[in-house]
Amino acid sequence: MVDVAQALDEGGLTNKYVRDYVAEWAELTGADRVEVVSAADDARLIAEALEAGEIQPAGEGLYYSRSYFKDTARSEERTIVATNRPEDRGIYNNWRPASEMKPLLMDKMRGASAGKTMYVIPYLMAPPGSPLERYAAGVELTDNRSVVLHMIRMARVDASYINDLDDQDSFVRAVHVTGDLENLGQGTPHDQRYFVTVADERTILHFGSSYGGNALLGKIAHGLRQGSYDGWASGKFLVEQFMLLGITDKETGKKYHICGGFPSASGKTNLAMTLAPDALGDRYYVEFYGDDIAWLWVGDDGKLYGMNPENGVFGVAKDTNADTNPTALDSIEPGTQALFTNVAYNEDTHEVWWEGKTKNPPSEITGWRDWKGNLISERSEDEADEPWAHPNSRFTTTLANVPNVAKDFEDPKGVPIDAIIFGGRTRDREPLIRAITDVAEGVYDGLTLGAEATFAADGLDGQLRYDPMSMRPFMSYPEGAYAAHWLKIIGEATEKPIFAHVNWFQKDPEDGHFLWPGYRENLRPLIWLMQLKNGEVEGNKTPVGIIPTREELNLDGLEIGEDLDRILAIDEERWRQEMGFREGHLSQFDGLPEEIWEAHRRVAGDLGL
Ligand code: GTP
Ligand code: SPV
Ligand code: MN
Repeated sequence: MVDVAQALDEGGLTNKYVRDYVAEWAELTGADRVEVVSAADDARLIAEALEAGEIQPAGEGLYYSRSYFKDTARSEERTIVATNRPEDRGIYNNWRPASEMKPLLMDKMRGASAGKTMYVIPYLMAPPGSPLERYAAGVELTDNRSVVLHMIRMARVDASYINDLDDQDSFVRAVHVTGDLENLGQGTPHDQRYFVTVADERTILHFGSSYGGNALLGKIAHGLRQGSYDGWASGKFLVEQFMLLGITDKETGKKYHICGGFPSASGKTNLAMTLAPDALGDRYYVEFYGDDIAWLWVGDDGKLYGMNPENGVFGVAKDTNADTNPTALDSIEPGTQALFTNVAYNEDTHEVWWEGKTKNPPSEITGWRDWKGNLISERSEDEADEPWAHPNSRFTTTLANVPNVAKDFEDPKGVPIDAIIFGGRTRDREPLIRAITDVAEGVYDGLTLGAEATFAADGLDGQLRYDPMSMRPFMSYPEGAYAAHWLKIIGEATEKPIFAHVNWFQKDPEDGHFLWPGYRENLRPLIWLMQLKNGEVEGNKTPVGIIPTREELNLDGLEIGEDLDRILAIDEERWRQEMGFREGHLSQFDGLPEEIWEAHRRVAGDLGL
């Protein structure tokens, strides 16, 4: 038997409720050792992980890890929200009764950490002092050291965040047990994995994966699923898969904050990071606040505020290069203590590579291994065209490493929100940008976000589907209530944000090229949106929103011909067809507020339906 009390004493963990929780799970999982960690332990844990071969060196102060090849993305099927209230069942949350899931997970986890250390990770998903701090504390227990290294980068980790909490519901219990990855039947009818958030008990039980979204419980399971449930249950805040950025117009001195949701692997990290300071002749300064999660609330002054609860970036590696996202490359420079997962790795030179890092893969292939660990030099002819890196391979770095991180990124006050945007990979129909000034229509637009799913979830790449507000994989409560909660929170704000739908991914149906250059150029439509909000431009009114004229968009230094005309146009016939699909989509949701249906009928009417 482990002496849990002694381990907790050594780790400075004094909170009685947390101590009881750790003791209970140490016994159930059968871990051999218990160790409390904090961010200050990072260097020692890195050294231990290198020594154990769990990570490899990837340059000075950079590290490489490979997860099991069947464990490289989130699994939506295996992800479940459980509660004690059948009325919490929604369309997307895979609801199950808590009374069924808790015993099942306890069975899976019983004895499953034998021989391993159980790490105790006390964390905070908020800048300290945030008005939402009481929803942000948690304690992840994991038997995986690589998960600890990731959590230290992605969250604020220290016992001081939880020691003074004074009741047993004031922290999220988040238990992660890796399991025997080689024998879990991933993706088969005998799949053993379960990723369960018991939302009304603020308990997260994840079994059977060491991949980020399944294993870093502070991030997706607490930061999104539990957070959004708490935000709804308390009636106080919204929790969304949103990026958050600030744009300062140096000429006028005005600063704007824009947040918004794009489905997984659809451009949030790139948008928040890559709109570099020199963009558009140095007139604008763009600051990074967050790239994956935003918590939004109405402050005492009546304004809508937003904050990023995370402390790091878990970014898609693919296509990250000096042209597309130089800021991201700076954030993973030698010395940043960044981690790379499931990219290609050269065991001789300790370099890493992924598709799109350079135009072609390294010509000297000696020493290179692909994301599965196989030598590139031993590939058969059939395998020659397979990617070296997994499409969902990622880099992990802290916010402080991001060159354009906002000076006030840790200010607990948060930032006032001027605009909320939605977007995704939509190959046709959706123009570059369409602005929406009515709140109900903006919420309706988020709820009807349709885009291609990506490799960030297993087995879904390329599938066209609705992904409301980009929350489909993270939705924890019913969609009708979700819409009502949105209308309530935004309704309480005295200054309403402007909404917009953006699309960087419209393609030429003939040759498949992207009609818009994307990446750093995405600042241009956002500037237009702010000008529209200020009444400096008018745009063209269409049934689905206001679209910029070619003249209104700042096109300095950009060569774009008729492709731009195509993405500034509305194909009304195609939109009329879309309205029928939307009707079917929204009809699934019980209790959808009448304002949302009214918005739908207004748009349909304007399209002549
Ligand atoms: P998650 O972390 O999974 O939630 O994803 P994300 O929304 O932060 O996606 P990210 O910005 O990491 O982008 C995912 C992929 O989309 C990367 O391969 C990018 O290179 C690509 N991408 C991002 N922005 C653009 C763009 O403006 N145009 C094009 N063509 N590709 C883009
Ligand atoms: C996503 O899949 O949307 C991510 C990465 O942001 S993960 O943390 O794996 O969920
Ligand atoms: Mn995400």
